[in-house]
Order: sequence, then C-alpha cells, then structure tokens
Amino acid sequence: VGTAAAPAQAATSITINGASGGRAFDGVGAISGGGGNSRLLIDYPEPERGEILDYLFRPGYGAALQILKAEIGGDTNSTSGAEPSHQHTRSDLNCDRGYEWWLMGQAKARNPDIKLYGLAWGAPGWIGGGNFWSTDMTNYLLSWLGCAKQHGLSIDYLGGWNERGYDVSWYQQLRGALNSNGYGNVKIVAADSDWAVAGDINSNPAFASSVGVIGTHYPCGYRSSQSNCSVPSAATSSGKTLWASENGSDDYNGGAQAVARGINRGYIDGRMTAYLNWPVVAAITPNLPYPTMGLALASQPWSGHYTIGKNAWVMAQTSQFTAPGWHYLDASSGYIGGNRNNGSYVSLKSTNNSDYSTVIETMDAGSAQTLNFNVTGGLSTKAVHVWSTDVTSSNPADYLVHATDITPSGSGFSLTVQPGRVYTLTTTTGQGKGTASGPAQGRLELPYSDSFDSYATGTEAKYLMDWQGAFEEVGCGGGRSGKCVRQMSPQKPITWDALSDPHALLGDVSWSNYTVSSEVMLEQPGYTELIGRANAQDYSSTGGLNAYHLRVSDTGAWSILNSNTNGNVSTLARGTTAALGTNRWHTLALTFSGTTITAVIDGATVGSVNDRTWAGGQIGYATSQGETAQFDNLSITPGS
Ligand code: 147
Repeated sequence: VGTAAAPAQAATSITINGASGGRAFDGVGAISGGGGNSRLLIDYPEPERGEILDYLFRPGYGAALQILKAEIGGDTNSTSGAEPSHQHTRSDLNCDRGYEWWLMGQAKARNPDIKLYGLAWGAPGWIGGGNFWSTDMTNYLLSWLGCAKQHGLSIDYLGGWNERGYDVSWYQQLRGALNSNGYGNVKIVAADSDWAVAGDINSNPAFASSVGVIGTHYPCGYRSSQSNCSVPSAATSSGKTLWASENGSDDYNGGAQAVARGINRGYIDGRMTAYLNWPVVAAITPNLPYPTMGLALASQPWSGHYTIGKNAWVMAQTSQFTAPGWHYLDASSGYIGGNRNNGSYVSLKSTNNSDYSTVIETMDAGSAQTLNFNVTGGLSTKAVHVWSTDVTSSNPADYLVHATDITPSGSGFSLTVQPGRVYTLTTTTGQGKGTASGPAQGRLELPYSDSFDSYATGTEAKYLMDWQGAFEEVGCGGGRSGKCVRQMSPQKPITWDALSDPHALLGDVSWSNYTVSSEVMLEQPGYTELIGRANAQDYSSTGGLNAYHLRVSDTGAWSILNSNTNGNVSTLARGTTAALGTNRWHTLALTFSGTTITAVIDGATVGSVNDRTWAGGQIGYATSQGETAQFDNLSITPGS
C-alpha cells in the first residue's frame, strides 16, 4: 500500500445489555406498488422467477423481507405504471386481478411470518363521486380485505392515501368499519405522508385510538441523502409506533449506503421501528420512471436476466438476523464514540431474551476502528457469528460474507471495523446467501405476436404494461369468440399523479423499424390508438409520452400524432375514412421505416408522413378517457 494508514482511533467500548429498554422492532421490508414496478416479474420464466422471489423473501437466502407493502390498485398511474382495481365499477368485484395477490402469496409461501400492508395511491372514479375520503373508499378497502381473505392472506397493516395527507374523521370511520367487520386486528397506518398527522393524533384522543402506527415517508431525507432521521417531538411523545413507511427511490446498487444508514439511524435518531424501501423490485422496461430502483433488477422476462442489488444484501444484514417482535436495546444503540461520522450501531434482543444481534454501519467513517464489546443483562455469551458487507465494493462476493466466529473471553470480545461496511454480530444461526444466477441479457425478438386467447379472464396479457386505466383479458365482444384485451376503466380515475389517456406499452425499447398491427373495437363513441416507437414517459407533470400514435374515432376521423413528455401533441397527418362505429372490429397498422411512418386502416393506407423525432421504441394501445375499447391479434413484424 503506497499511503500511510490513518492513525487508529481510540478503541470504543460498547455494552450489549439485555436489560436495556427499547421499542419493539417491526421489521424491514419493501413496497410493491406506487406503482407498476413489479409488473414484469410475474412474466418471468421458471426457474428465474422463483429464484428472484427466493432472493426477496426466502429466509436465510437474500433480502429476507419482513414486511411487504402492496398497492391497492386504482386503475390509475401511481409512478411507473397503473395497477388494476378489484372493482373497476361499483357493481364489479374480481379478487384475482394484477400481480399483487400473487406476489403476496409467493412471499407468504416462503416466509409465513412476513407482515402484509396494503395502501392505495389512486382509486377508480366511481368512488365517492371522485372523493377519496368517502364511505365508498372505506367499503372499497373492506372489499380488498375480503379479497385477501379469499386468497388466504391475512393483512396486518392498512394505510389511507399515499402522500395525499389525511382526513381525521375518515380514519376514525375506517377504524370503526374494520372493527365491525372482523378486522379488529388490522392496524391502521397514518398517513403515509409527512409528520403533520402526529399533531392531530396528540390533540385528538379519538383519532389517536384509531391509528396504530404513524408512518412517514423519507423521514431521513429524500433518496440517497438518508443520513439524519429527525422526528418531531409530537411524534415521539404520541406514544405511537413510528415507521419510515417509505424510503429509498434509489438505484438497486447505488442506494446501499442510504439503506445502511437509514435502517440504523431511523431508530437511533427517531425511534422508528420499520424501514420500507421503495420499491421492492425494478421489473419494468428502462424507458419508464425509476427503471433501476429497488432491491433487484428484473426488467427482461423475455431473456430471464436479473441482478440482485447491493441494497438487498445491506437489508439482509438486518432482516436475516432479527424478527418482528424482537426488542431494540436503547442503551446498546447509538453512534460510535458518540460521533455520527464514525458510524452507528443498533442492538436487538430476541424474544427468547438470550439471543441478540448488533448491526453496525460505518458508511461515513474515515478509518478502521476497534470496538470492545461487553455482553451483559442475561444475553448469551456463546460464540458470536460475524457477517459483513463491503458497501464500497462492486463485487457481489463482498456482500453478506460470513467471517470467522468470535469466541468471547468471559463476556468480552473485540472487533475491528473497516470504513464503508455493514457488520452484523449475532448469536443466532440460519443466515445464508443464495447462489442462483440468471442468464445473460437479451432482446425481445421480432416478430412478436399475441392472439390474447391463452389467458384467464381478468389477467394481464404477457409483457403488456398498463400506464393508465386497466388493460385486461375478457371474452371478446362484437360477436367474436376467444379472448381479447379490454380497457376496463369506464371513467376518469381519482388520480395520484398526472392524468393521461388510458394506455399500455409493450416491448423492447431498441425496436426501430417494424410494423405493428392489431384489431380494435370501440364500445362507445370515442377513440382508440395504436402507439409505436414509444419511449420516455412522464408521470409527475404532464403524463406525456415520447411516441407516435395512429388515432381512430368511431366517426372515421383518423390522425397520426407525435407526442412528447412535455405534454405536447402535434398532428402529422389527419383525415376521415368510413365510420368505424361501435362494437365492430377493425384492423389498424403502423409501419416505421427510417423516417417514414405509414398508417393503414382496414387494409387501406390512409396516410404516410416523414418525421425524424423518434427513432425507435415500444408499441402500445390507448383509448380516450372512459372508452372501454377491445384489442385482439397483436402483431409486430420486423421491417427495414
Ligand atoms: C414517492 C411515492 O410514494 C412513490 O410511489 C414513488 O413515486 C417515489 C419516487 O421517488 O416517490 O413520493 C415522493 C415524492 C417526492 C418526495 C418524497 C416521496 N420528496 O420530494 O421528498
């Protein structure tokens, strides 16, 4: 080594005292939803799909999540996609839509002790006449809980409206409705927004008794900052359980430092007893918002390629060594030598009152430090198992590494900790690191086609990623046999972010010259679209999409449109053909060849334009707002 080592700091003494008080630990976990981020996972082939699920949920294998928070779908975009509602209309109910029931089931199958938590981002427009804080919404959540029961899933926690504040009387109504419908054991989390709710909880005992957990988002700073987790006194003095009910929004590898800091410091600074990473997995194509955020990357179901992120291994340093119901030991948790820059440690005691785990992070340390531990207060003094993750390394072999055991001499032992690492010291066993790995990356090859006939009603067609509305398998209309895809949202939803026309995208962003064709059928006056060369999609301001569109109306009016993420839509060509009417099937096609875009309706070329704005991208379907159009026989053929 060419540089002199920094002078060793004075050794620090840490007592791991089983007699210390401390809050109950609720778990570390992640969020599937808010939204659409898990979409492509269900379309993975086996064995890769099961391997990814093992890395997320199987105890002693990977991230070993202790809490899974799932979106309660609302047929509206909720960041990186839309998730389907169990009630598209007031009279509708289908408990098998989407992939969250499946994901929760897969999680429970691997870890029956995982806690489940439901939260809505948006909702179908029939609810409360467009008012989220309504009795309709309370009933909507009750029917969602009924669906969970049908799936054999018991829900532990339920939230209100993601990051849209709270309505005190609605939360009280929800508590009453849960109690009188057999869900007295479901704890309410309020309000998945900021700390404002704590003041009302302190001043209103009826509200306080309705709320089980105060859950706040990004309490340690947004995204990778996550270092100082201050909590207002109204929250600490409320006596309520406090959670960081959403954190993260970081790259699956690049967020590891923030995860390491946030899990420990959330408790040390703010007595927060759960840490939920957004999202659980990046199972979306790279053109959508936040394409690599989560614990793992799984964006290519067609190739089977996936990568488990450093974030997962850092989370494992807590999850594999603890369980919900363990207790923090406050006297044995803090900053090394009282200095935040040296790093932090938290100690937790098992429900058997003997085993313990201490998680140490040295993200901001400048040099090696020697820690002298003394174990007391009834805790085990048997061998200490040491596991560590080098967060500065990009080599997966350096994550969740099992080092040599330490045998305490009496009740004392020492450990030298290097900078930029997470260490877990434990008397427990059963930890492990999965070894499965997926194949190399690959393109989704053309030609690609789907007759949509091979799916169960209510499911989503392979690779078709809803952005707004809900595109779902139904028996075909218009006198046609077989199955078709139908846009199921008949009115404007209660949005979470930017409203756009219902649309769904499919495919490889590297597709450039091709013909996309599909049969379409309008159910009401309105329009439907075939989209091509689709790429970036805005969610927060305009809802705009970089793409070309062939739009056709029931009247026969057609246009070739060029849209972008600034929300601009320009018309490249337009005209009128024979009326399409409703409940009649028609064939649309769009051909992209270099800068030439050609539109065909029912076999006749209606327009051809030259435009060089978009060189390539996905295909898609769209409808006017509330139009429940159907789609059949998608075909994408390579061109030149
Ligand atoms: C969160 C949402 O809850 C997630 O669905 C997802 O959109 C995520 C993306 O980062 O963001 O919402 C936040 C948006 C902004 C902040 C915090 C959370 N912020 O600026 O502190």
